[in-house]
Amino acid sequence: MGLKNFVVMVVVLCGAHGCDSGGGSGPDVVGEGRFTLEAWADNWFALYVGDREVAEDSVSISTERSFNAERVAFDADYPLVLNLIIKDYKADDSGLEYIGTDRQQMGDAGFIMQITDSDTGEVVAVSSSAMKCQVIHKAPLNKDCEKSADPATECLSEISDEPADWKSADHDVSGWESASEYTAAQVGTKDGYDEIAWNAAAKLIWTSDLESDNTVLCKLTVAAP
Ligand SMILES: [Ca+2]
Ligand SMILES: [Ca+2]
Repeated sequence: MGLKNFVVMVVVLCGAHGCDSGGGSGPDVVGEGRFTLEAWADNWFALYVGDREVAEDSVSISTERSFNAERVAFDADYPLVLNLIIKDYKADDSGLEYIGTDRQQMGDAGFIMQITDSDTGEVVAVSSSAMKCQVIHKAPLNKDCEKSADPATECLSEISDEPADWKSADHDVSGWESASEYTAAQVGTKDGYDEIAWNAAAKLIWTSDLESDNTVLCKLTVAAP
């Protein structure tokens, strides 16, 4: 075996079993800091602390089957004002994917996260129904359009901008819906989800509609322990 093939083999073995000294499985930690986010999204997420983005899904939402777990370390101060943008993939504003193929469908969503404080080793924030969420891209409104030959006309959508200052600590979320919790079977968890040891309190969440709610904003504030 040539040196090049040997190097390739070692990389493959490490990828499958984890060569890092941490001994854990799953993705390597990106960045450094007191807090470590672990997250899995169908299909994409970004996490902000206040206005500052601290983590973003490393796989583009336009990648087919963009399912992957992420571990990202970051520094922040309590109270943690956590702001999430989470997105289900859609080919266009009809809300459908694989348009024009025999797989044309609405596509469904799901998201789970937990944040560990390395000062205590405790999980201090999780996704759950304690999160408040608001939909800013909803399509299709007419789910009967799923197999339509003209989804752009028939599906209908409700699309809005992010509310001004929604990331601020005192943004009024009294009108937002509480996140809905789902089972792994309901979400159809896949690639990467099983690589993380999820805390029992960390739940798969979305809004009340896994299919038509495509872009969702969620907020959670975590007080100092
Ligand atoms: Ca999806
Ligand atoms: Ca969808």
